[in-house]
Amino acid sequence: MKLTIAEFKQDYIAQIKSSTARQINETTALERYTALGEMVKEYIGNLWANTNSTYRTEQVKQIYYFSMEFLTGKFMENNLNYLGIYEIVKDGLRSLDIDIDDILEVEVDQGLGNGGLGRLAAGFLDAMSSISIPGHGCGIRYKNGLFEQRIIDGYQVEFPDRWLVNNNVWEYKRNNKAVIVKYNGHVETHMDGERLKFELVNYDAVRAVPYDTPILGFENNTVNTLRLWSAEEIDDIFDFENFSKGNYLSAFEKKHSVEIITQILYPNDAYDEGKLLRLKQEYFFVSAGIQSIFNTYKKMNVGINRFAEFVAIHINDTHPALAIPELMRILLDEEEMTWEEAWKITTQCISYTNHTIMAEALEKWPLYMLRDLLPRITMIIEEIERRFTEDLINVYHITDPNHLSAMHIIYDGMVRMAHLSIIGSHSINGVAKLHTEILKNKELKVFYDIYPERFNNKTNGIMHRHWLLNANPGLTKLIGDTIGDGFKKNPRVLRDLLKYRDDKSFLDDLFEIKHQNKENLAKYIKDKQGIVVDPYAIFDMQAKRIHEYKRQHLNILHVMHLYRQLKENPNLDIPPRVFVFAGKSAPSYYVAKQIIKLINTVGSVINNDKSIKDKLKVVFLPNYGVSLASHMIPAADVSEQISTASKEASGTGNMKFMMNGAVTLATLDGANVEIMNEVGESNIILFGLKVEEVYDYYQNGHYNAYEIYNNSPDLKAVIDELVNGYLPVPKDEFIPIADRLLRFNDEFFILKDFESYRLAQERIAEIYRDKYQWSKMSLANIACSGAFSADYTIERYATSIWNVQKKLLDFKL
Ligand code: KOT
Repeated sequence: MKLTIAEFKQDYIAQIKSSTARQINETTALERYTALGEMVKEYIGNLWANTNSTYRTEQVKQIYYFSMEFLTGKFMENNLNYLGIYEIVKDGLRSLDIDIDDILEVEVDQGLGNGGLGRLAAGFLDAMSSISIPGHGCGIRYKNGLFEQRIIDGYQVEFPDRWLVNNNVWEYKRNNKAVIVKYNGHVETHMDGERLKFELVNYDAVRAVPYDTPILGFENNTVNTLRLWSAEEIDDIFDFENFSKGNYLSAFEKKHSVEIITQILYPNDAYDEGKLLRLKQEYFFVSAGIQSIFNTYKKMNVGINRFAEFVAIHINDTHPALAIPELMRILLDEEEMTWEEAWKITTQCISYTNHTIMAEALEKWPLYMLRDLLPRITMIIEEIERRFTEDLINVYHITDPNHLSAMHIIYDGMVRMAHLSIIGSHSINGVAKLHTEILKNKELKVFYDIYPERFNNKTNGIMHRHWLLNANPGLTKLIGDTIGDGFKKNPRVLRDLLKYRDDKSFLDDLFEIKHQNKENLAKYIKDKQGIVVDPYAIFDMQAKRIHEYKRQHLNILHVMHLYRQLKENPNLDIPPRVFVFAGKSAPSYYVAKQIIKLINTVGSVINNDKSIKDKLKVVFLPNYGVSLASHMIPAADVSEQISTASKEASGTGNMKFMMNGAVTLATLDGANVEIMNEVGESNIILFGLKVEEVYDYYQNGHYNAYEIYNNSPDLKAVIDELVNGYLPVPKDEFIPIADRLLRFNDEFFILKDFESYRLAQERIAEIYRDKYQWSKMSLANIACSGAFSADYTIERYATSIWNVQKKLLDFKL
């Protein structure tokens, strides 16, 4: 948009006065931030109104992305950049004696997600807007986002994330768009002429109120909507009768029992806890979202039969899978369609992404629980199941009872949400090529056999503009000065950087930028943790949720091994290294929490040991989230992507590190395989078991952890140190970890992969000695990372799953 510094200053001073009733020099950083937010929101508002009215009047097909999680992080910097006014605002503020960074700093992360899945959803919204796809998000406005992690005495301790305390400038509450969600009760049937009608009676009603946040596209006038639902009591008042009788607490009971639905985000990543409240959450936003889609659709006046021509609904994992029976319910019970018509529309509208094959993450609900909470929805699921089984037998001629059991939606008293999602949609996609192959050939093979045309791959992508423009301004400037700014809209042009592979002065610049980022992070580590790290050391990072399959313990065991070597030979000639860890554990995941304690305990010993001459440091940075990631990732030399092959569906942190010039240390898992194909084998460090070997071990049962332990003295030494070593903890502290590795036979092959990991780390140390060789590898990674932009991922979803067209918008601000 067009804005001069003078115009900005005038608007801003006026805004400050009207929103704070103070002179500018008397305001706090928060007030300055809020005033700027209000202004930016107004600029965006014009574009937003234009986008919405164009979609409506031109009757374009729209896609609704349903997700339990949207991990959007901060908005201000991005919005300023996307409007093209960041520099103007920065300069305008400076002339008022205000540092823009102080303002950006006070914004709190919108952390309504656990990790990759939620961040992906946020990135997809950004990409849809930025490539002009009419697409919106639908989710839950949790009052508390993912908990704040603090480390106390080496342990993770969780604190509530009250992200709304200072109000959220970006959202609009839309009372007039509220809808009712119905739970419990029972279904009565009666004949209405020829038609059997179903009616839910004696239900509990909850009011779902939407809060809309504008999602701005990059310099293209598009503003889509993220609609998050909040639960309120129907009249949003307490029970007067009880209150006037003096029963003050019970007067608020009902209100609380309703509001609790959107109170917290479940803090589990890739794990299904199976709680009733979670089921309530899932139905809550799905029902509200679909009702509101109908309300919008009806305004277009094109007839209900054409619904699938104008609406696509995507479910991010199975968490919103109730969208299938809910859409059926509305089409059957309210629109009075036949089952066949309703089913056709439903399957045409819905598409599903699978994000994990971990058995413990697959959602299953007890049938009785579902029937109690959602009686009509359960009837519909049972009918879907009945017709599906009929098809299996009559159309696909499957009669073997084991084969049938493997495919049922309802089995053993449980409702399998993945099966419902596959049966009720026209597209099922995995999130990286390898993952999709595993779905087709192994985990979901029985379904692939009958529905081959439904399965497809959509490799994940990241918000490349965030990870470059916001997180790494130094690198962004160097890229812009070298190959121009085209990469912002078309990140594949980053490949033009490959021309500079042998240009020493360019490699020097690249090295210098990385070094500056490392200096900044070193200062942050010193300020926050009191640990001094050498910015010339190799910064080796593992930042992601803590999980056994992600194998942070493989990493720390190797650190313990390096420490042993240094203790034996303090003059060992190795480049100094800083191992940085960050990530949250699910609060109830005991072993993962012990891994955090282990990292911190090992760190406390190593960091205080003068004898190793600062050659090794271990840092655990608490409260990993979008903001911390934006600080850390630009400073990484090595990106640890070391999951057990087959377990990490894709990974997206791997792509962010790569884009910022880190070299990946990887197993051939998830999107690491595609990263290897983009950069070439000489620019990635590989190690470890392959998928087939992992499956072989699981199937033939020949894995023997004790045998490996007894035959590898280096490995035995560090595992022994877990239980009777130098660590300043009670002797039994880490027995649970050691037990998983030995007594329970090492489900994730830490022992088997240890030696090859150690050798890979040795290769890294070797290569790092040669500054130019390293910088060349780093450059190759940056140059080849453009393929992993979410813009391209969304392009592929739009054409091959959703069948939605771009809508270019013209508007002069
Ligand atoms: C499952 C249940 C609850 C919450 C989260 C999950 C979940 C998260 N399942 N898979 N993921 C991750 O999704 C990312 C985005 O596709 C992948 O990159 C990552 O490999 C998955 O573990």
